[in-house]
Amino acid sequence: MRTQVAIIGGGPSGLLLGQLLHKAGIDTVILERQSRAHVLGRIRAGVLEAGLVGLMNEAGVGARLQRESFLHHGTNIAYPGGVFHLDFKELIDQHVTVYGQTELTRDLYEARDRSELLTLHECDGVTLCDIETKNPFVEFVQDGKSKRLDCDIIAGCDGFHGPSRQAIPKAKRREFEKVYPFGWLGILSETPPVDDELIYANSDKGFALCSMRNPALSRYYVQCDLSDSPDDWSDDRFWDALKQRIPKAAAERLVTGPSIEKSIAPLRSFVCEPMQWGRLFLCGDAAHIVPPTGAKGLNTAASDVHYLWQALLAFYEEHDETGLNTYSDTALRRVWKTQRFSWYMTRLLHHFPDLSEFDLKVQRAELAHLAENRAAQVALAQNYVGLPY
Ligand code: RFL
Ligand code: PHB
Repeated sequence: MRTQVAIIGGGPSGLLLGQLLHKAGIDTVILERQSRAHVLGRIRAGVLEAGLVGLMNEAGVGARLQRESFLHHGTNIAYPGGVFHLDFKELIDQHVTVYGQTELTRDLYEARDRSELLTLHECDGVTLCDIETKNPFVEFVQDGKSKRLDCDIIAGCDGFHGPSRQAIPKAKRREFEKVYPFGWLGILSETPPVDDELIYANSDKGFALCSMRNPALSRYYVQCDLSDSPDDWSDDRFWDALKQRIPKAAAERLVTGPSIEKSIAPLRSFVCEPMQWGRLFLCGDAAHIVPPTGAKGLNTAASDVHYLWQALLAFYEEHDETGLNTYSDTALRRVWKTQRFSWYMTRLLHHFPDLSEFDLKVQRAELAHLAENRAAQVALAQNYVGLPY
């Protein structure tokens, strides 16, 4: 089997890249370890930057997103001293779009099917070979048979645990990591959201987030211990914890109900440098992870896809390798800015077990400053809605 760009991983990065390349007549094959149902069963991101929405439109897959998503012109930040509204529209005349990663992924799979592009699911033992040459290839096993995919380029879009990053020689790779001493317990419930916009809450009892997917489907999170398991958290325990952490008015109008999904995500900041080796290019979670507090994971995956897509267009249409050679540096410049923002939001809003009384006072002062200071709000809003590509 041969293709131009072999894409490892059928998550949002791989699918979006595949669709953008298809529009330019560049052939791709996607190799995915899981079944499609498994990929579509994962509940993850919900807040999209304008850049990602633009890429979905560019790829010709934005129609349902345009119809069914919700524009948010601001967000609420609550803390023990009060609650303030960060008004994106008034501050910077921008917005974010609320649309689930699951739906976005489904739109991309359906577009890929319509174009009859090859996506191979349940591929085991994916191994990247000869990436330092102009003729790389990927070996894998599907339906018990060993297979080989030859290509010009490999796009490593296989998430944090995939094999692509590991294919960069260990001596040539640097990894930067910060692991946080807590996780997020998230639930999905078929109840109306507690507010029209998101509420991020720093409370004495720990962080909480009220989010949503649509007017009948809410997504809520509470900070939990890393040693907790979802089984430790009955729905009642979850709702009680949430009510204690969000503003009183919101707690009073919160509609509770049975959870239809409940999971715990550890929080981590991680960057691999470089994001390219030979003919291998990493995109999204394969190269970096952010704690979800700034809603930046999927959005940063999208900016990588944008840079790689542009570089591949120049490579195939003009035989110009400049974009490919500078891909890692270009992508990393934006990656580190979203790392900074995600780390800042995490530090601002969570209860850290090792926080001294001094640290706590500084955290509260930072929130009070944000509540009062327009310049600080503008900077926060600019980062939250998404820095330019
Ligand atoms: P993914 O989605 O992990 O997809 C990688 C794909 O690669 C496959 N794979 C392999 N395929 C072949 N062979 C192998 N050996 C393979 N190993 C793995 C996997 O099965 C998978 O299908 O990475 P991608 O495409 O880079 O997308 C990244 C995003 O999924 C991620 O950054 C976001 O979900 C992060 N995130 C959020 N991002 C936002 O921008 N806004 C948000 O509001 C937001 N909220 C979140 C989040 C992540 C969360 N969790 C669970 C970590 C909320 C949560 C709770
Ligand atoms: C979500 O809706 O899942 C969500 C929203 C905002 C975040 C993280 C997750 O910062």
